[in-house]
Amino acid sequence: MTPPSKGLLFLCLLFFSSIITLSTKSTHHRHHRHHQAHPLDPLTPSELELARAIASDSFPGSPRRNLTFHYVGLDEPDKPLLLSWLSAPSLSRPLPRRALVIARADKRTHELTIDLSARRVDSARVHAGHGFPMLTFKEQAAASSLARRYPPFLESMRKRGLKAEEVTCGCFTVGWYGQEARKVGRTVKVMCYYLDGTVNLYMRPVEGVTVTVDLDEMRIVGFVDRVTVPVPKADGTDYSGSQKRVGPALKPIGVVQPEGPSFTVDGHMIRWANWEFHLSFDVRAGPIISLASIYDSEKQKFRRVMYRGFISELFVPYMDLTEEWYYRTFFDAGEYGFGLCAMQLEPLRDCPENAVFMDAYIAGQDGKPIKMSNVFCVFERYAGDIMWRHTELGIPGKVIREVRPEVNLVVRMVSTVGNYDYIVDWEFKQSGSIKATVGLTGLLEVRGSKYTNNDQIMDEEYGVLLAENTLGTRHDHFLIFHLDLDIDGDSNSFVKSVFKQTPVTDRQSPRKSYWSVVSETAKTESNAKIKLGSEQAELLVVNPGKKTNVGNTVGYRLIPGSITRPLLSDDDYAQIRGAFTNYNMWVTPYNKSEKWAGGLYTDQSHGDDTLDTWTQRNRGIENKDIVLWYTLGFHHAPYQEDFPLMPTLSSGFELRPANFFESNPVLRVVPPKVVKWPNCSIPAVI
Ligand SMILES: *[C@@H]1O[C@H](CO)[C@@H](O)[C@H](O)[C@H]1NC(C)=O
Ligand SMILES: *[C@@H]1O[C@H](CO)[C@@H](O)[C@H](O)[C@H]1NC(C)=O
Ligand SMILES: [Cu+2]
Repeated sequence: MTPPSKGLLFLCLLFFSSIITLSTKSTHHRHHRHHQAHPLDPLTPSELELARAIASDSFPGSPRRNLTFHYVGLDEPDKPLLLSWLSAPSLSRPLPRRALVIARADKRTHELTIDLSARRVDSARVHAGHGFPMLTFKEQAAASSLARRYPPFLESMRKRGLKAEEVTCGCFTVGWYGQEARKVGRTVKVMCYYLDGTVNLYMRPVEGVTVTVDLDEMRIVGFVDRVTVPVPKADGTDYSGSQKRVGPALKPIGVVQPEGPSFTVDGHMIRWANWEFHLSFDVRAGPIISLASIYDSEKQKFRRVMYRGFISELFVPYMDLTEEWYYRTFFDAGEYGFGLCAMQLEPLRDCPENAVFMDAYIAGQDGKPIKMSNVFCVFERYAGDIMWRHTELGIPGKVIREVRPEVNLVVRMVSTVGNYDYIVDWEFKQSGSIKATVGLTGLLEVRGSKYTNNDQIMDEEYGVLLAENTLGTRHDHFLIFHLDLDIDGDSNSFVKSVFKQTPVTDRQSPRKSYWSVVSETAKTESNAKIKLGSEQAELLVVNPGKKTNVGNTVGYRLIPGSITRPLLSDDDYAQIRGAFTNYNMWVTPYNKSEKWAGGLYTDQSHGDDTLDTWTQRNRGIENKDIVLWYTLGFHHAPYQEDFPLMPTLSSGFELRPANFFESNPVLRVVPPKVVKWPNCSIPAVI
């Protein structure tokens, strides 16, 4: 999952250089439409440039030369201001555009908010607490190449009989294990891999050699060559296209929309069927869905569902205690940038032929804008599923058959954080559901070992032997979603509906039991911390001020796709930093600054700025503007099928209307017209 190795750097750098030349290629039906800027739009290239110029000017003298940009993104308008603007956008004056810049200069982290409209720094402070900002690609590349030119390192490679030019390295964040930050500095460990006959470097770790690099000084501060174990062989590791394919080929297949897609893209606003929402890109979070509203044909108006939804953090701790592995407890958003690692999506492979692609812009380490082509694709998913159906045979002399096919709208991004590929889909259904799915694929992180057969393993080796000399290390993936739901407005409550077995004791019925539902409204944050699986319950966000015609409270429920919980002890340093995984669900009152569940400065954080610490204030959450947080977890115990590259493993959640509509909102939905194929007849229905 994580370590961007040179593989990553290599890919990403390649990617960056290729976008300059390829930016116009390979985009199907791109919508060119004049649009009015939206206050939630990500920073444009000229705004990024302006933020860079204003930030640079605010650092007088020499440190300016060494100013590096680690985060540049939209500092979005305060929620009340934005909502009032949205109520009459054409009458209101445009909202001021602001940027948040996190930069390093003089070995210090500087946090600036910049008013781009007024062209001035609004606030500037030096971060005094623990933790460091996200790593840039450039410094990771520099640290890796330092290691590969270091004479003791080259000697270690020679000793192992490895050709230096086939060695490739990556940077691993070091976590925090109780030491004082001052002693450690802003360091990373550089670990290396061997190519020589494969592109699958991750299956060929050069185990036992660790180079420690201070990123601020960009110099090597530690070197250890501890153990020598065989580098796993290249055979059977390759996955690239040139490999021979086996098995029967499938016949041609595709999705055809002869009249084009049914959605429109207007700047960053996407409208499809009964939905509209804003899609933004953030270098840390990746996709941000905002202002998702659904049209209620009965009430003849759009109704608000989700103000903002995004992946706040990913925590990937490894369960290997050996010297080269114990610290591998990565935060893929806060340390590596989930958006920064977004890959250019490949038409017809990453996304179907009816997809529309969107680009994004980020600031490079020097603050200059960089275009990332095709980071999102948006498409209608028509996969042969049934939206609803019924066949009625109970009416004499008649057969009633009604079926509606399901067509959904998907927004996709793929983030390749070093070895792992995460496929993130936000899916909108006409029935009112929003589904988020995360697929894990790509390459495992494996440890080289002397073993060639399971029979030889007597000790704890923290993993599974997947191939000769190759141990697949056990680890977790925890993704936490920030879900600022605004169900029909922003005064919402969190309700737990507990399913209880109820005994029948009064002999009124031959039955001895049934189940009933007891609903509890959470008053404070501590009432809303939930470990799933301990009781059978449904979890809802409701608007206590809104009722249906028959008197039910309007709401949405979150249906979790995973109930995984951490298995580290509470006092484990990694768990203190990743404490947002302590519960599957949390609810907080809305607070613009509480975005990053693992803290704003995650690299080497001490766990003092997490969802867990925020909620210790135990604030009131009843009938307020609240944010729901859901932790999606995977315990990943590798199996041999995950070698040399793992088939996608998916999970997610569904937000589903719960007494939000008066009745089934898709009863009268108009199904898409059937595509007429030449020389082809639809099989007769018997
Ligand atoms: C800037 O970086 C260079 C090389 O990394 C270093 O030698 C120099 O001391 C740095 N200057 C400041 C002011 O930090
Ligand atoms: C918002 O959250 C931050 C971080 O938890 C906290 O310092 C601040 O006091 C909060 N603001 C309000 C208005 O509660
Ligand atoms: Cu995994």
